[in-house]
This record gives sequence, C-alpha cells and structure tokens, in this order.
Amino acid sequence: MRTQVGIIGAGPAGLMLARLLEREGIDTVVLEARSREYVEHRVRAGVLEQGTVELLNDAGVGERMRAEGLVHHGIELQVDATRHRIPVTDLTGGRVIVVYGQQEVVKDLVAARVQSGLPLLFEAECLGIDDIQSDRPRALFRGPDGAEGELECNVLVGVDGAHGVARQAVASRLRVFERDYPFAWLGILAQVPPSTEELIYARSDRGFALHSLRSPEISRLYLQCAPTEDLSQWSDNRIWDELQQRFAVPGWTLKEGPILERGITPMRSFVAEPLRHGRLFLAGDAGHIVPPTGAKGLNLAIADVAVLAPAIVDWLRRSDATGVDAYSDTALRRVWRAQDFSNEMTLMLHSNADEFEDRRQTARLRYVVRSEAAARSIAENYVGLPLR
Ligand code: RFL
Ligand code: PHB
Repeated sequence: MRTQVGIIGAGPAGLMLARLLEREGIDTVVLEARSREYVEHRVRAGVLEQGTVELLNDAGVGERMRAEGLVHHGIELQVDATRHRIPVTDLTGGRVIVVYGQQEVVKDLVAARVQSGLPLLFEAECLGIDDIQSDRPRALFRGPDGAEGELECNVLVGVDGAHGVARQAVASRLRVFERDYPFAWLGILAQVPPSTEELIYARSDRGFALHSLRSPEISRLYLQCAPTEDLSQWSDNRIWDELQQRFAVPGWTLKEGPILERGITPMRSFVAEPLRHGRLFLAGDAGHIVPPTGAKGLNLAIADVAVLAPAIVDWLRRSDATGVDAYSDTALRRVWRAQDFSNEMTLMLHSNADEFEDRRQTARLRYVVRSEAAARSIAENYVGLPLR
C-alpha cells in the first residue's frame, strides 16, 4: 500500500489529523490496532477547550457536539467542605469549555471518515516502522485476517497513544522527562443524573474526588486511590460511600445509580523530545502524557495536529519545510505549559502522604478560592490558551 501520510492510531489525534489533511486534498491511510466498536466505546476525557471545539467545528465534524455538548462557564473547587465557584468565562474574557465525551468526538470523526470513503483500517496493528530517515518511510502492520502488510508513505505520524510502537521505534534517540505521582484515579460512569451543573473538584481529608458529567442522564465521577489499588476491592457500595464522604457539604446530596463502567488510571507526567525524527512525527499521547486533573490530554493531542497538519501540507505541496522544522518546538511549548498546569492542579487537589506538602497544597487551594488573581490564572489555563 502507498499513501502520502501514514497515520498510526485512530484516537482523537490520528482521526483529527486525517480529517484536516483530507480537507487539503492530501492522501492518508489510518491504521488502528483495535476494532471500531472498541475505539468508539473507550471512556476517557470529557472536557473540550474552546480551541478544540472551534477546530472540530472548522473541520466540519462539530454538528452533534453543538447539539449535545454541554457548554460550561465555571467550575467548582471544594476545600474545607465548602464549594467555591471559579467563574472561568468571566475571568477569561468570555471563553467557555464544552463537556462532550472523547468517545463521542471519536465517533463523529470515524463517521466523517467512513462517509468520505477514505482508508481507515481497524484491527490493523502496526508492528514496527522503518526507513524514517529516507524519503519513503514504511509501517509494517498485521491486518484483521492475520496477514502482514506494508504501508509506504512520504510522511509517517505516530499517534498511537501512550503504549504504541512509534515512540518505541525512536526510543534511543529521545530525551524523556517523566514524573510518577503517588496517586491514581478510580473512575466510574454511572447511570444517574449529575448532582451538579458544573464540574466539582474536591479536596478532602479522605482524598481528591471529581464530579463530572456526560449528559443529563449520565454522571462521570473519579476518586483518588493508590496506584496499586485493586479494583476488585471496590464494591459499588464502597465507591458511592467514599464519594459521598469526599463531596459532603451541608445541604447537598450526591445522587447514586447503577455503575456502567469503572477503571483505575495511574497519574503520570511524561514528555519525549523531540517530536520529529526524519519523516516520523509523534503527536498526542505518543509524545506526552499529563495527569488528567487539568483536563488537558485530549486538548493537547488536538493542538498538536492543528500545528502539524498545515505544516505537512506546506511540505508535501510546496516543499516548504518551515512548518515541519518548527513542529516539535512549537508543540512542546504548549505541552510544557500544560505539564506545569496539570502538575499544579494535581498537587493542589490530591491528599499527600508528605504532611508538609499536604498542608502547603491545602493553603494554596484556600488561596486560589479567595484571590481573584489566583483564580484567574487557573481559569486562563483551564480554558486553554488560544490555538492559533
Ligand atoms: P489515544 O486516544 O490513546 O489513541 C491512540 C490510538 O492508537 C491505537 N494504537 C495503535 N494503532 C495501530 N498500531 C499500534 N501498534 C497501536 N497502538 C495503539 C490505540 O488503539 C488508540 O486508538 O491517543 P491520542 O489520540 O493521542 O489522544 C490522547 C487522549 O486519548 C488522552 O490524552 C486523553 O484521554 C487524556 N484524558 C483527558 N484529556 C482531556 O483533555 N480532558 C480530560 O478531561 C481528560 N480526562 C483523560 C481523562 C484520560 C484518562 N485516562 C483513562 C487515561 C480521564 C482519564 C481517566
Ligand atoms: C471527565 O469528564 O472525564 C474529566 C473532566 C475533568 C477532568 C478529567 C476528566 O479534569
């Protein structure tokens, strides 16, 4: 098989890149290890920055998001059993966030790709890549029938997530920066109307908890746990009981309902530099991971490809390499800003076994909810810096 741009991975980054290149008339093939059913039902992020929303709209895949996405103008921070609203829209000159599940974004992008009739190969696992320093890089893959194939291209993009093969292929040439946190999140999707209109990020003596949502009928909740936590030790009752205690404020109750989905996510910060190696480009979680407390991972993945797509177009169409040469540095600037913010939010909201750190971070949160200057800084980062 031959194409101009080979895209490894059909997560939000890969699908969005394919869409942006399609709009410019560039040929792409997307290889995805999992089935369509699997990628469309993988429950992950839910908060879209305004820049992400605008890009989805500009790319012609925003129709359902405009109808079903929930536009939010603030978030609640809880400390000392008291809620404090951060009016993010007021503090950022009118910017908003939209709550719309990542799997819905993926469904919309897959539907658009299928409608265009362009190649998106499910159950096609990339096994390795080769010749990235030549002008004909190749991806070796195994298709659904078990047969191996080869995709030859002008440009290869590794958007195969945190555990993909693209980054591994250049591992010896990367500088890696990472930090593990002594916490993880136990996340649930529950069939119960949200008990709140806006997201609640709660700090309590029992640990962090987050109340998010997906629709008027579905709630998404998380609670801090140990990275080694065994999910089988958490009965439905124990999960709800723990959430009730962490969110407790006088005069408010958390509605409970059947748990539809559950999982444990460790918290990690990770950056691989640079994001370009010859004709291989890394984007999204393949290049960097942030802890989810700042709601930045999906938005960074989309921001990467917003920079990469026009750069590839200029390169392939006019042999203008300015954009591709600058890609890694440009993308990494935003990545590091998001790393700092995600780290700050994570430390400020989670309980820490280090008692000095725990008290210091509680003091910081109490300051953020009292000082407009501090709240504005959180708001500005939370809604995201403009993409373009
Ligand atoms: P993805 O979504 O992981 O997609 C990568 C795709 O590549 C496929 N793949 C391969 N395909 C072919 N060959 C191979 N060898 C392959 N290996 C892997 C995979 O099957 C997959 O389909 O990466 P992408 O596109 O970079 O997108 C990144 C986001 O998914 C991620 O950053 C976010 O989900 C992070 N995140 C959040 N981000 C936000 O912006 N806002 C949030 O509110 C937010 N909350 C979260 C999150 C992530 C979470 N988890 C579970 C990690 C909450 C959680 C709990
Ligand atoms: C989510 O809705 O899944 C979500 C929201 C905010 C975060 C992380 C995850 O910070």
